[in-house]
Amino acid sequence: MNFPNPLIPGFNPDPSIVKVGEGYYLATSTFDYLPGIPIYHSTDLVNWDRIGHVVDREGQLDSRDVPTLGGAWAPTIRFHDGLFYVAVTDAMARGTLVFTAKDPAGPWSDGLVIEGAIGIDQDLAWDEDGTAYMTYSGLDTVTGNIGEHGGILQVRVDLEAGRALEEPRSVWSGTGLMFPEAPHLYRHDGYWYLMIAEGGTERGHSVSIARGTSPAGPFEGNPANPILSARSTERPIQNTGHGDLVQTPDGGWAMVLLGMRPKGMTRAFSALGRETFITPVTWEDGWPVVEPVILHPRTGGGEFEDNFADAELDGGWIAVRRFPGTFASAEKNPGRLTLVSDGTGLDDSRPSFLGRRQRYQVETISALVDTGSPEELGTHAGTGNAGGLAVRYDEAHHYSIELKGTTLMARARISSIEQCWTRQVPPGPLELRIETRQPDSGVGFGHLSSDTIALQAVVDGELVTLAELDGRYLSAETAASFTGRVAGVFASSGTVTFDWFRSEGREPQ
Ligand code: 6LW
Repeated sequence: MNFPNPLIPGFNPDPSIVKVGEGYYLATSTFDYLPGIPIYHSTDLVNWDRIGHVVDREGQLDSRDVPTLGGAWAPTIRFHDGLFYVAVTDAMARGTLVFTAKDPAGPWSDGLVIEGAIGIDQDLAWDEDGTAYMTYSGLDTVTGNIGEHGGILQVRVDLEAGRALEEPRSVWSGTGLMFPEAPHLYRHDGYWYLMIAEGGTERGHSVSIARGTSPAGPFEGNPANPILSARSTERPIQNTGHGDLVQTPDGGWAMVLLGMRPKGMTRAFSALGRETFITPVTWEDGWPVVEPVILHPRTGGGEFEDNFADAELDGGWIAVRRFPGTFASAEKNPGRLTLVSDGTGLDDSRPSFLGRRQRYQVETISALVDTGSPEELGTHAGTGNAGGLAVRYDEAHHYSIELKGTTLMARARISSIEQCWTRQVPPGPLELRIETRQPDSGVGFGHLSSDTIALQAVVDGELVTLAELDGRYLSAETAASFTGRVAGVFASSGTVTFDWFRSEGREPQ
């Protein structure tokens, strides 16, 4: 089959997939963003719709105070006996969880804590007798002590009582590369296959596989391991790993996996973070043979427009450590979005920021922001309301453009370094824009960058650029991030409204 790649663009790492009847269901990691763990659905493995989220209400994860990098790590989605299962780590929070649902669109259960299976990347598989096996990576995210990586571990689990039925057993842990993780266990043609990732999620990322006759092992490694890696190659899609196998509609096989698209002369910076890709698989002599991942972007790009005319917010909006509904509301007639800031801004851990995954390498977002009527505005700071557009990796890495009264301010925050640019504008609503384009050699060391980000506003009918910034500081590599670029609207003070929001993207030629 000829697949588009990225398959699901933007921040969508650690994909796991299950085929039930004619339907495909795919889940990805969301870390500290809520709603968490989107479920994407497809019938052809090519076109995908987001049909819901596993985590759509308080209490399912303990996200409020998770550190950056914490939260929903690496879900595994499976189907057994009429029920969908998602096993996931709520890292640095609730720990190992299993969610269930009759309908993958939701609602999902509250999440059962599984005692005695401490680690990450929990997989679920059942043998012929219905015994459940949880196979996982022995990385303790509670202590964060990655020096004590326990390799790939396995326990039989009681999924009703929420506990391991035995002490963790060590199973096959790969070829000796760093961080054996992302295990998935499959039964195929008389063997049990244990597929894992190793080499770490950076450029050394790889997929290796072993097989045995029992789900508990012992497992014998494939002499051809690793069966997938882009390490030390010039391939445009790097970091390929963390795969899950699935049968294609035509009876063949494919692997979904995460990858990155590093850019710049030294191919060092990936603006969008870890995305979901797919590649064909064939079976030879009882082992899967995986094709290198080919870049094949969808043609035509994509547009999104929200006039906020529906009281229910579009499911593509995400927020940090809080649900969008805690600070954002849409109202009909005329459709508009209201954001309320509790005094926290983009530098804080729970900003009033409502964002969407950046999906294209060339993308412009725009919105009409209103911080108060002209009559309300005093001569200086006006109403005190402030808000605008932002693009972020985390609370220490973001660029923004914001209106407060008649002051327009562009701001860049990169770790402990901050810079602002301001100018005065006439009172009233203002159209703001953030334009992401391919690296511009005129901006800093553009040829080394992932992209250029321009912070702009339409003032008196003219597009004004307050700052043009080097995009590499908002990349997965610079932020040492597991997430990706998320761009959207925010309020940093008081109450701010937005009449509309648009994004328009395409892949560079
Ligand atoms: C995930 C691990 C990994 O748990 O990164 O790339 C971790 N793989 O398997 C966070 O996504």
